Amino acid sequence: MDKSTPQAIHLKDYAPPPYLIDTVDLAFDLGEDVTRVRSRLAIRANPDAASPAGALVLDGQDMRLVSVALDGRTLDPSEYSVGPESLTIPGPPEAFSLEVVTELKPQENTSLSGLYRTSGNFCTQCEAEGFRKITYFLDRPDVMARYRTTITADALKYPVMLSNGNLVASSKMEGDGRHTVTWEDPFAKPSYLFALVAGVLVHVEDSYVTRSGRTVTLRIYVEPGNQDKCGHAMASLKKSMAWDEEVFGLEYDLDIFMIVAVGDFNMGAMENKGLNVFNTKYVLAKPETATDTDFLGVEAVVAHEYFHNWTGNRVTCRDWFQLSLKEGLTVFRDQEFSSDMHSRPVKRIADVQRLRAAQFPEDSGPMAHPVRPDSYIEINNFYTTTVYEKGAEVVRMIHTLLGADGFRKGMDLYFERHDGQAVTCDDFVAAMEDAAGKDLGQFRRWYSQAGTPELAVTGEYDAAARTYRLTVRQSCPPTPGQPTKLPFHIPLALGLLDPSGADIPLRLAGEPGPAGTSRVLDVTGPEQVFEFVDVPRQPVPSLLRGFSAPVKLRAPYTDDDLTFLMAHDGDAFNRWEAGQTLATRLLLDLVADRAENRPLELSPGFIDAFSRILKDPDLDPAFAAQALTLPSEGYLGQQMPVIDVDGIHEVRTFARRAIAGRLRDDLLATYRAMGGNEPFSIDAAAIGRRALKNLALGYLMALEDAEAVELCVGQFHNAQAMTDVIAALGLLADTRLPQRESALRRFYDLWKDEPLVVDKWFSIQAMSERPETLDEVAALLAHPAFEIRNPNKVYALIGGFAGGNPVRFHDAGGGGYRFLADQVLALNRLNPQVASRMVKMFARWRKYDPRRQSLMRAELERIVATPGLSRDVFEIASKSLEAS
Ligand code: B3K
Ligand code: ZN
Repeated sequence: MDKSTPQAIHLKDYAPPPYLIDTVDLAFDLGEDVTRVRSRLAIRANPDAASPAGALVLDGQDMRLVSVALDGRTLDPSEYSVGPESLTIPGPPEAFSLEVVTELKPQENTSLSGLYRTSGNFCTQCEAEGFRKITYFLDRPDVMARYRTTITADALKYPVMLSNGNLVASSKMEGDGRHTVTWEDPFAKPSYLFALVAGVLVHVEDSYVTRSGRTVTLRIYVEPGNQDKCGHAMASLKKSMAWDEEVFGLEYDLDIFMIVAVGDFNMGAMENKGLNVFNTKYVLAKPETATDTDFLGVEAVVAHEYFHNWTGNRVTCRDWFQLSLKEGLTVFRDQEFSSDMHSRPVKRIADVQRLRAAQFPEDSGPMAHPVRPDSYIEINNFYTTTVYEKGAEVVRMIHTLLGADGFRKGMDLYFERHDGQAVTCDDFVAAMEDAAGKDLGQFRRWYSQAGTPELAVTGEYDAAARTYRLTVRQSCPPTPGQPTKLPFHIPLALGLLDPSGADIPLRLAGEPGPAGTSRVLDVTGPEQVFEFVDVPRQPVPSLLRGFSAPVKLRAPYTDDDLTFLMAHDGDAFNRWEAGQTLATRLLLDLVADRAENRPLELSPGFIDAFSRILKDPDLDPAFAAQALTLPSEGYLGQQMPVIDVDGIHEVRTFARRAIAGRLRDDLLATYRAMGGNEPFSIDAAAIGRRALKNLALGYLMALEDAEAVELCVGQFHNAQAMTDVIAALGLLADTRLPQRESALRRFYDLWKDEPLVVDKWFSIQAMSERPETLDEVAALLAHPAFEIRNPNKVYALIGGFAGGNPVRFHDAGGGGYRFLADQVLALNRLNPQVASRMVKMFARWRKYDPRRQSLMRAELERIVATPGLSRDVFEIASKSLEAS
């Protein structure tokens, strides 16, 4: 905790490290009370440093320094100085060895960063700056060293002791009941990829033979009793390994790959070299306990962390401003992997929904920052959806501009040039440019300019000349610190539909003949005109196919155009998009009607379009489920200058009832058709059928008639798969039915010993639209299964309420706001990273009406005025309050 006002760190101040560390030899003596760490470093002055090396300043915090020795000689305390976050040795030799001994108390570490305890085991998390809580070090990613790690601990309490690389030595129990192991990682790595795990763990094992014929041992370590939930993670790992070889020619490089699942973890998982540490949420899955969303999450996160081995570990980031170098690229890779494993359009829709739900608001709020930020106060606050998801969109645009082959050549060149190095986003773009021979100069602005660009497109058909002129204008709203923007290079993928719904062959003026029916236009100027020739009839343009750029599209479509595109667009993403655009328009009109006390009525044409989707036997059920889902309350709110929380909730509820009322029989038929009794399977088709079935049940429950309730209660009691149980329970939780309480009780009784399932129980209650939800959530804080030190519990209950229940969190009384601020302050002391994630829910306070604004602002002011605020919370809360 900082007493003074925390200071920002700037990209423009980057300088290479004055010293390099070639090898790190660590010895951990793990104890119940004190853990002792002996670190031996081979250090030398950096020949590429800007200025003479001077004093050696090592990072370190929250430890007790025991001793320092230089080239074997123990230093007198007068020969070094220790600050709250550093150890300084003035004027060391050009090259030397340094031995530092520190003592830690991992059992008191509630931040879950550095070395900490979880379920009695030891575990580390070093990204971004946790290694400095273990030992004094140059804790920055451009210092890459080879690590050797020895661990000694009680053999009964910690039978399993793991670190990065290969096991090179182990000694049996000594007379004192302790044992020792030594691990060696042959690959140089930054300190943030260091990991250690020790405790009572069991593992499931498999193996994988790489393309070049090496056998790799694969192990997933879990707490005893969870072995039966590792199959999906293991299968996902093997698929990821095969996919990376096939698509990018990248093989795994050690003899063993380990995953450890722990219950207390701040985020999803961590890609430590050879020893990934995972939140149990992204490992443990079996049909009885995990939903389809969980299964897909496990697959995607296992893949993501595995892919980091090349994009992140072998080639890492020079500094933390370059975080998207590894994260944006690795998210892109995991998205592509999941697309190949399942349905590409369905995956694309889910990814775009996520981008719009989280990244677009971030990009237009007080925390807006470029994909490569210019400054930060606390780097852990920048593991954002902008760095991750928008970063992935930026990589995807490069892929679109270069084509799959060009992109692959760029990746090959990137690894050829930079394997073993710590590099920048610019290095990545340069490799892409050089390999494909395409100028990405202007494109680089995607890394430096924040904000979501807007693309306004209009079309003009000239029947006599048979030409169709598209005028494209781009603009980008100001963001903090960036009042004006230069034009972006935007790949605009499009097609033109003729009146029958078929794609017209595309020929731009000046081209010798038509080529293809889908094109990527290079939009680079503030305003550009593209003229298509040989266009026989007035077309309907299908714009931004596949969401080819992370922008907001404005096009003057009529309702009929949208209905037409919904039915005919050859691009599945745009078929979905047309429906969403139409639904958004209609629902916002209804919100306005409600505000003006006009009667609400949902357009019959829209309901007919829904009916056609529902009855189309050729449609992929997964796609149909997405197409039949109305835009979320959050998304609708984003489209309004002042978010009308209650109006949106009421109108969306009204629309769901209107659709259900009109299409009741079709919904029932769909429910029954998708319900089949086939054995559980996790393939895309089965997931799609469950999604459509539960969507139908959701609409039917909007009517809450006897038949719907019976189906819902029956499904809750009889379903085998958690997906179906949770769908039913979530619907019951919104009602005042007598079955609600008994279902919630029964669910808890059944699953009280499965923490991940209990999390679902918390979040379902937190997201209930009933007016008493806040009181119930507050009461649940005292439930024996709730534990504020466990991030998953916080995300489920507090996060579920503040982030997943707009109508209750934003209750005009302000109780929700007070509740969240209280929790932020409680968490601030225990776990700043989790606290900071929670305080972000206030960031968009300026989007609400004056009354809610002042209530939220008061809570933010209360937080900022609290003494002992962590850098994490201070940065978010204070930036949220800054003038917009
Ligand atoms: N690299 C980690 C995230 C670390 C977050 C540190 N606060 C997981 C991932 O993106 O794969
Ligand atoms: Zn990552």
